[in-house]
Amino acid sequence: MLATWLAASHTAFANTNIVLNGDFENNNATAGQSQYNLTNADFSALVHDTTAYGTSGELDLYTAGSGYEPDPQSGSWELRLHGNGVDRFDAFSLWLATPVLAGASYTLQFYVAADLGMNPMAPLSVKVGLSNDGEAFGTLLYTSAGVFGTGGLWNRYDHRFVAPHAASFLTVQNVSVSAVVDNFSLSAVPEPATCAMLLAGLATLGSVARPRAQTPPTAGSPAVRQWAAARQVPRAFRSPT
Ligand SMILES: [Ca+2]
Ligand SMILES: [Ca+2]
Repeated sequence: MLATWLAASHTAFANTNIVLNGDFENNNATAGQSQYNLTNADFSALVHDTTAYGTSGELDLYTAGSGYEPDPQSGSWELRLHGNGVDRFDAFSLWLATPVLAGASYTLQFYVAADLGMNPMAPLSVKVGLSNDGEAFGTLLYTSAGVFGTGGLWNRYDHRFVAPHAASFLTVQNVSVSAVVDNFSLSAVPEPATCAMLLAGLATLGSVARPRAQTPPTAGSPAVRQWAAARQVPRAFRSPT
């Protein structure tokens, strides 16, 4: 019962990330070898739980030490998106472990780095959306502020929102000529009613689980010897027979 409650409270309070591969670590690429200018089909096959669908098809999966971009914000891999900043963009969807529920509150978090190699002085940003189609952007949630050449530093973005509709995909597209991204996460915000219910459950469990005080029987009686034997009290501490 306690284990069940702890599991439930962990799920409710820990803000579990429902994006399956938002850090791009789950992929088929050879360790240490960056992958450049991937077509949508190649990217989708290489990086698990994603579907690329943009009009550019120049996605780069960079690993640490590439020399072109800052090292990944998390793990060994990061993603670079390309386009012309006008009508050609890279875009992809990230699959979710559980669908987003209409009307529920969520927190979105992700990182964008300035582009060291190609456009160090151009403002770089991405937009993030919710979709039920893995190959369509869907509804805009958030557009990150433009990042200028910042010496390769990662910029973290946090956005809390109420889902306008149910969705099975988080979608990402560059809105500038390029952008380096990593570590997308999406977590449900616990509802106040859920918190109250769990706290009430904790209070109930506390009263049930609290051990009863154990009072030894009257010293010297047969019962005290039985009590001492049951608890393996050394003979020297038992009352004399
Ligand atoms: Ca990563
Ligand atoms: Ca590229």
